[in-house]
Order: sequence, then C-alpha cells, then structure tokens
Amino acid sequence: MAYPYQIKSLEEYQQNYQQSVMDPEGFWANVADHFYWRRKWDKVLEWNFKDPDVKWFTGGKLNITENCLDRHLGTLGNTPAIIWEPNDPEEHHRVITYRDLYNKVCQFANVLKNNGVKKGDRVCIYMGMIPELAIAVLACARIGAIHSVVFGGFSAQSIADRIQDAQASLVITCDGAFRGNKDIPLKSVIDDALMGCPSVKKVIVCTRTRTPVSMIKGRDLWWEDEIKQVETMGNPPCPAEEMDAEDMLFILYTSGSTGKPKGVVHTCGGYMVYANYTFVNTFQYQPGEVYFCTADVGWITGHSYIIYGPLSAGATTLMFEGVPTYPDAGRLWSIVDKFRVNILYTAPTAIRSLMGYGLGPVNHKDLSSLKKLGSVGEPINEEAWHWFKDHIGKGRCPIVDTWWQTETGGIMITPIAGITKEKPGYATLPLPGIQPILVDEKGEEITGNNVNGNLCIKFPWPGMLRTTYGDHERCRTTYFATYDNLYFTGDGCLRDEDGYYRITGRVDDVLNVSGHRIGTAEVENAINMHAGVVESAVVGYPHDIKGQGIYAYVITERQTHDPELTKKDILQTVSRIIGPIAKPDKIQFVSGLPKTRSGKIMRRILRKIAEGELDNLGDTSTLLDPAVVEEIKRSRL
Ligand code: 6R9
Repeated sequence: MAYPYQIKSLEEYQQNYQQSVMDPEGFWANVADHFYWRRKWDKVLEWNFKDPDVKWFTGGKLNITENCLDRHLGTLGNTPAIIWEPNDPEEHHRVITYRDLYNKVCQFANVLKNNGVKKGDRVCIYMGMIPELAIAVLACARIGAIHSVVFGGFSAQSIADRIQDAQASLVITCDGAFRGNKDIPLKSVIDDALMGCPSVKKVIVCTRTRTPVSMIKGRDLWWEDEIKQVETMGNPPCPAEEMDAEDMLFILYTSGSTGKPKGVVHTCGGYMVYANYTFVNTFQYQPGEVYFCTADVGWITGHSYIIYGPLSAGATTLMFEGVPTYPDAGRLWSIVDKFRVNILYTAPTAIRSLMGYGLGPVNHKDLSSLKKLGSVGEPINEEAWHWFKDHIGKGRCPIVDTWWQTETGGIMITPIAGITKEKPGYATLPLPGIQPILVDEKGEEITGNNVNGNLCIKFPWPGMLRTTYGDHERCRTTYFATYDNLYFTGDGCLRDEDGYYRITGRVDDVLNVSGHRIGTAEVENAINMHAGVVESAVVGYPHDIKGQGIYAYVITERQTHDPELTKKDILQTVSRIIGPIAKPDKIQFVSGLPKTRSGKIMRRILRKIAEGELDNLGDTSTLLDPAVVEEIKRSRL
C-alpha cells in the first residue's frame, strides 16, 4: 500500500501543518480520499464545542473492515496481517494472513448474526490477548455491532457496570487467559458479572486455557461449536454492513475525576481516518515492516495501534499474549529477535521495570532489525528515555513519545519518526490537523514560548470522541464546559523555547498508575464500601516503576486490632470492586482528614504528605482542624 498523505520531511510537516490550520476541511478530505467509501461524504465537517456536536464526513457510507481487510485482499492476501506470539515461548506462534483474517472475521461475523446480533447492538468483549480477540472486534464492526472491550484485569463488578451502562446483549469471552505464570479464569468472572445483567442473552466462550467452566444451558455457547455451524452452512460470505460515517463504532470505558468510568464513544468514519493517518505518519510505516505494540487491546492503544491503525494500513501487526517479564525479563527482546521486529511501541512503565534487570536480558539478543521506537501512556522520564534509546535502539532508532488519550482516538502530539528533532521527555509537536493551546485557570490563552498551562485543543479532529455513552451532558461538562469553545484534556503541559510540548501529568483527580488511568474517586468509593471504613481520601505519589503509586488515607470506625489484616481486607475489597490494578500501594489509617470549613478534603495537602514534602504544605489557613495534619504527618508511611 502507498500512503500519499505520509509526511516525508520537516518542510513537508510544516507545509502540511499550515494547510491543516488554514483549510482543515480540505486537509482532511485529502487524507480521507485514500480510503474505501461506499458513498462519498457530502460535508467534511460540522461542529460546535458548546453542545458539543461534532460530525465528520457526513453522508459518507463505509465499513471500517472493508478498509482493514477487503481492500487488501488483491495485493496483500498472502501478507501476514497478525503475527501472534503466545504467553509460553515453547508454544507455537501463529501467522494470520490478510486472507485468513478476512475469512475468520466473516465466519465469526456470521456466528454473531446467527445469534441475533444486529447493527447497533452492544457486544461486550472480555478476552485475553489471542487472535480471536481481534477477530471478535472486527466481526462486530463487520455487522455494525458496537463493541465494548473490557480489559481482562477488571473485576466482575466493573464488567457488570459496563455491561449495564451499555445494555449489551451478548458477551464474548474465553475460558481463561494466560498472563505470565497466571491463569486468569475469565469465564468465571463473567458468570459473576452476569448475575446482575439481564440484558445479556448469550455468551460465546472461546477455548484457550482449558480451565473448567460452567456453561449455562440456553445462554452459553462455545466459539468452536458456533464456527462449525457456520461451516455446515457452507461458510456463506458476510457482506459488510453499510455504516454511516457518524454511526458508532465502539465504546471504551475510561476513568475520570468523578463517579464511575464513562463510555467514550468513537464513530466509524473519523476514527478510521484518524487511526490510520496517525499510525502511518508517526511511525513512518513502510510496507513490509513488522510492527509490535505491547499494549493490551483492552485499552485505547490496543484498539488504535494493534488493530485498526495497522490493519487499515495493510501493516503486519504483532500481538503478544504475555507480559514483558515472563518467562524472564528478556522476553520483549526475544520477540524482537525472533520476528525481526522493525517498530516497537511500548510504555514507560515497562521500560522502567525492565531497566531494573540490567543489561543481562538484552545482551545476546539481536535487535538489529529495530528501526523505530515508541512510547505511550504516561510521561517518560529522561533516564528511561536514554536507556531505551541507547540499549534497545542502540543509538540509531528515533523514539516517538506519543501523547494522546482514549478520548482523542489517536496520537495528537508526537515526534514524527526520523523527521522531528527529538528531545527526551518531550512529546514535541502536534501532528498536522491538531491545534493545541495552553490556557490559565481562567481560560485565558497563554501565548509565546517558555510557558506552562492547561492543555486544550481548539479545533476538532476526526478521531475525537463524540459523546459519552448514554449521557451526553457528562461529555459536555467533563471536556467542553471548563473552558469556552475548547476541548480540555485534563493534562498540564509546558511549551519550551523551541515551541516543543512536554506533558507534565494530570491536573485533575485522575491517577496514571503503570500507564493505566484510575480515578481517585473510584478508588475511594471502593474503599468506602468496606465494612468499618468511615471515609477515605486517595492521592497519587511518585513511584519508581509505576510512575504513580496509590496512597490511601483511611478512617475506620474504631481502632483495628490488627491493622495489617484490615489493610489486606481493604485491598481485597478494591480488587473485587474495581480490579487488582486499582489496589493502593500504601494505606495509612488516620483519625481525621484535612478539610476546609465547608467540608472539602484538601487533597493538595494529602498529596504533599504522600510525596514526602512535609515542610512545604502551602497555604493551610483555610483548614478546619490543623491538628489533623500534624497527626497525619507523624504517622506517614
Ligand atoms: C493513550 C493513552 C491518557 C492520559 C493522558 C496523559 C497520559 C498518555 C502520554 C501521557 C505524557 C505521554 N499520557 N501519553 N503523558 N506523555 N506520551 O494512554 O490513553 O489511557 O486514556 O490515558 O495518559 O495524562 O491524559 P489513556
């Protein structure tokens, strides 16, 4: 495949950027022209950020799977679409060509149809990182069903919340998942989740771990049996459903500063164009390159940069079932060596944890195939950046530090591999089509360089979220009401003397733990559900490997006899309510929390204490009871 919209030089970057600001519609129409549309759009863009109401390519008809599969069959039919590496290095890997993938997606799409799934229905997917997960996602898209993938580390309660919010009618899962030395019993978690989910009529279970499962008559079906049925029907084709550009493609739940996670909605046309455009440009993908993104499909990075971006570009995407430290800390490097990987896209937390094992696991691995490296999910510290550059990229590979969010659908601010001059810790410059601005607390634009502010985007881009599922008002208040006519990212950011952007982290009550977004309010709610807990406050603190750790201050009804046991009980509760990823790293029992006279918890003070900055608590004059702070400082962990 050729990518006429691939930027090839710094001059071209600057020209494209200028054009994208002066004539955004013309700019994006030029990109969108290189996709397969059943019917071309009438209008490129209609928008206002007040309601908000954003529509791209209105009147356009398409199916994203025709762009990811059908259109490649003639030229790339025998090219690997997915290379799959299992958790256990002794097990055989799988190579799935574009033709194989097309056949499998059509087959499973017919399974969904046989089970009554129709355009617009919501399907929840809770699977491990096996090719069937990508097949399930694409099969939904093929028939116009809206997928909602839930990461395999979330608890039954979290899944139930998401299923109920979306009113999903079908769940696709596995008996279990292999991750490192663990077997995660996915189907059994689904069984618990479904006790409170009457909307779910069918569950399709793919075999992976052979963990014993209970199959409920009339509800639960085996993936393999259902495929056989389609085979007995003679494997009929599965024509792609014609979708409107603005029809929903998927929902992905993500944490915010208040309440339960919200379902970020992406639509077919704009998301497709944006995932592809950002993939092709950021990584400078060249036909034939092997591309490996270590994320999980349960997060946005997996959606956009394991599945939709690479496949729509006819790329070879490597999917890895396991974890970077199993069976040893050289696993990622063995995979690079084994498949001659050219592009590696990973997270700072993974780099930091692997750095801790020294160079032993890296030595004797042939990493000479690597040409480009990428980082995503959280700020990358300079030490990790240099380690990645020197020891993995051997000083010859550009690193793209890509800043973006679930809500943005794709990469927003990033170097273009090999083109933008890089600077460690900096996401550098916006891609053409993206107009970032920094604002102060009052929403006034901060102009010039060498400045710091809240990062907003002032013009729509095709991959942006359209709404939060079932609650448009929440979308408005969360992203579009803080500042007039701006999309607010929730991130703080500085722009240096070169105009380069450096993301400094969240300015709201959202934590970023090992690259996973977790709301402090969510963790507090979970802790407060534990019997005997009166109140809690959760803040983040710097953590060497995870980026941020979770620090919880907890008030219990009475002094517990065995505080260690109570801590374990609280951890268990958080695991049950949210999932193990949200377990606090530290729990400090306190008798009170610092509050203002109006009863608001002063998190700023708690954050300072958690960070160890005891002498630098800032203004404490509005505190109701200063003695509480002294007590918390004394018993700090
Ligand atoms: C893609 C993804 C989004 C939040 C975002 C920001 C942080 C992501 C970053 C980064 C600094 C980067 N973030 N990439 N911070 N540098 N290169 O991670 O989406 O899970 O929604 O998280 O992650 O704080 O607001 P999501």
